[in-house]
Amino acid sequence: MALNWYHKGVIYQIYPKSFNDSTGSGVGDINGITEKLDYLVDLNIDIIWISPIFKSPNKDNGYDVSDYYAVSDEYGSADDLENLLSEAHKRGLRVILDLVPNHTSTQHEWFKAAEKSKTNPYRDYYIWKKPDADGGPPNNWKSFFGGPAWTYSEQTGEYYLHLFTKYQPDLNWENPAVRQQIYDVMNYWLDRGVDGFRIDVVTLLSKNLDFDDIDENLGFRKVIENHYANGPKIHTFLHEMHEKVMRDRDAFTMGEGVGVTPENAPLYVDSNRKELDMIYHFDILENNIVDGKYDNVTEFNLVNLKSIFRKWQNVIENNGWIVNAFGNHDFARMVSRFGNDDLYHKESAKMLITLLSTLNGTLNIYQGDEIGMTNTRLTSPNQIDDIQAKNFYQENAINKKFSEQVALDMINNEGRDNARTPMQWNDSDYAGFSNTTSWLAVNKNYTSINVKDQWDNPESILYYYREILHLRKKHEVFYNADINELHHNHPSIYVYEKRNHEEMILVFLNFSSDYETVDYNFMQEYDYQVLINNYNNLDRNNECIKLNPYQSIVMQVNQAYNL
Ligand code: TEU
Repeated sequence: MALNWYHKGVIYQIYPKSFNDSTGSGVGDINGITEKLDYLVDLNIDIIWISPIFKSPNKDNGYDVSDYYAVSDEYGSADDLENLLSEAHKRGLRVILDLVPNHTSTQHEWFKAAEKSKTNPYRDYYIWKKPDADGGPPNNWKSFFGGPAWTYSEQTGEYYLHLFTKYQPDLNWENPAVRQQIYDVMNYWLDRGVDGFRIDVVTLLSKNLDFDDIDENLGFRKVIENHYANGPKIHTFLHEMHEKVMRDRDAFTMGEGVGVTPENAPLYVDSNRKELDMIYHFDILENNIVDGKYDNVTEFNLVNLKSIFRKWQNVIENNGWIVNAFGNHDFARMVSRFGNDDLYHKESAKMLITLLSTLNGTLNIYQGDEIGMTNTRLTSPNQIDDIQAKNFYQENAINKKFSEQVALDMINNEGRDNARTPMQWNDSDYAGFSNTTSWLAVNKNYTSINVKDQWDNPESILYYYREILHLRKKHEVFYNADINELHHNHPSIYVYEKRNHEEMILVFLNFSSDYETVDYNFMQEYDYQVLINNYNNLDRNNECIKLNPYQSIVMQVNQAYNL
């Protein structure tokens, strides 16, 4: 497949509320992002994805939009956004916005009108059903964030569907007027210079219209995969979106692939089908989450992770494109989940970005991961901000499935607030994020983990990110090449060779806190040079290589050796 700028580029996700506060409100904003563009250029980022900045009552931090055409006051103005776009473009950066087309806020004018009467022209913008025989919800569907997926509306005596919170009613994509509204929104922002969209839960747009009950014993992951996502008309809708919006534009769509599998992903992203440009899949992020957040979280398992990457490779081989990420605003911090945020903080953070940077697909970095930001620790339920975690805590406090302390521990380990604490720019008060108390408490470790400290320090995580992203830009083999993986079943070592028509690299990663020895007799055969190494030493002989805890090494094999 011919690669475009958006396949090659590195995407950096900004959670605007927590990135940089330029006004002293305690909340990040658009001008705050503009102030940091040079930082992002120096980091070797190509594309910025900004989580929602549209008008919203913020029940789910912007993922509940009340006006798709208006920038939220707390983030600034339309002029600020225009300025951000032009400053970004001047620097060669592209900007994509987060589009939330599956649901609106209950405060959106469409919903306010729809709620009033059954005959209102906007009624059919949403999904309404009569109560069942005993007055309860029309079926047993559960919301992603706990509780039923239906809420009763007094005004007309019917229930509306909401796969997320009750403040986020699902739009009815069967209605052509709804689809056109969303296409109009997309065209509006693209005409203003936006370079594309990350599309929120795009896989949920087409609903299974039978609305049958779902087997209570089916785990939530399967519920999503089989019932909520991948509905009967999803590909018709996405192709239509492509034709009506994206077709002739130098812009791209990245679909949030909730419920997408390596088997059905090509239907979304095979470039011949003209639907989405790439899919952001969840198998990495959920690799140890057996069945929905908080339930059955297992130990991290490298053999499983490797098999996930092998399976997704299939999508790329079938004319599609994927996005790889270890973290976003919905998950705990990557170094805390997959690395060791204590003894081997630096080493493991560097090793993880080495893996991500050398995987085929687009690399997606979440703000703060480049300095190794870690999970935070709440000591009381009053400190919870995220609505998903609040609902979880509430439900479990009621039914006592877990003790309050266990519920809080689970939230500390897995909760979304971990990723949402303000960006740690320096060690001054409020971490340089703001000059006042921020909307969500700054992680206490900001005095030791921050951008300023790491910027000029060649040993730092940030320095390493800059280096490896620079290498990735120079070597296409990092993100688009054949892979030959060795030692598939090794529980702590990940080793692979990658080659394309002009280059070959070798990648060695140690996922453990132990020294590990890998058999590899390449030293006799190959002439190589080390491109990057997160330690200063390379311990090897002709047969094997001995890796330090969390060591990562990328080597380039000299071309003379006949690829
Ligand atoms: O997330 C969709 C989604 O599936 C998440 O709910 C995810 O499964 C969960 O957070 C993992 O615990 C998107 C947005 O990224 C999220 O922030 C929104 O809350 C959600 O959609 C609703 O718009």
